[in-house]
Amino acid sequence: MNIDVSRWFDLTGRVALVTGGCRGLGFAIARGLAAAGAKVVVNGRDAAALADATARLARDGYAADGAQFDVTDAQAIREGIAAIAKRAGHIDILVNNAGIQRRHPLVDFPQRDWDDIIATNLTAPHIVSQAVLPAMIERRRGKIIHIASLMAEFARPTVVPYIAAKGGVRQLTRGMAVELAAHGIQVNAIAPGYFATEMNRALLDDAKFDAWVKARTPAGRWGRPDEIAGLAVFLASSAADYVTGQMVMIDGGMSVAL
Ligand code: GCO
Repeated sequence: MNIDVSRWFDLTGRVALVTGGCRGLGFAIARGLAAAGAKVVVNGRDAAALADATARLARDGYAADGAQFDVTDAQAIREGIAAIAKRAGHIDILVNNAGIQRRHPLVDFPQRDWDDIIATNLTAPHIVSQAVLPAMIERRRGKIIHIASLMAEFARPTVVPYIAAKGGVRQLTRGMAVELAAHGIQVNAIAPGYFATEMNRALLDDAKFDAWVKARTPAGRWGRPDEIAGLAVFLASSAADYVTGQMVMIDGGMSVAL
């Protein structure tokens, strides 16, 4: 009997929400999920960026919706998720991608920056997940994908709060996976290495850092944002129904090289 492999990765009929989906890795993931058939809702704080992102997806032939809310505002999240349910239907796939980076020497890392990083990178995935879970539990089906980082496992100076937050995302993934498996919900994380995104613009423009990434990465280059989409589609699909609690590195080999 011939197996139609494409069915394993078909997201037709699924509603996917991608937080921070207007640019970078979030937009690449949103476009990949749309290409696999999902009805995609991209989230962002800025109306103009949302309009631009949904227009770009439309130009690529994908119907996408925008949901404007700040992922650090619990009430705005709940209202945003309820509005999506009314417009597009209950969320089947949640990608907690929204994240920020601030870089300072630890000794004088501003408390406000620590608070913002933890709120956006660690607390928000918890709150947004909580908002979508009742409907997933009721339907006994759901996919939650957190965007962690190579920094969930490794460290470098000047980004300690980010490292702490992403390490927390790794354990959040495991904890949620164990508690939600009985409800037919899978929770996994994608851990990007160094991708050429605007969040890393300062690093890309630093010739010394750029040379270090290329020398330290077996693939010899930065990741391209579109390269994350396939892994997101896999984890969002029925092909990964028995995969949960995992964090998958996508880093050109950096995490396994001396
Ligand atoms: C940094 C970068 C990294 C990357 C990525 C690596 O300052 O080192 O921002 O954190 O963004 O997360 O995994």
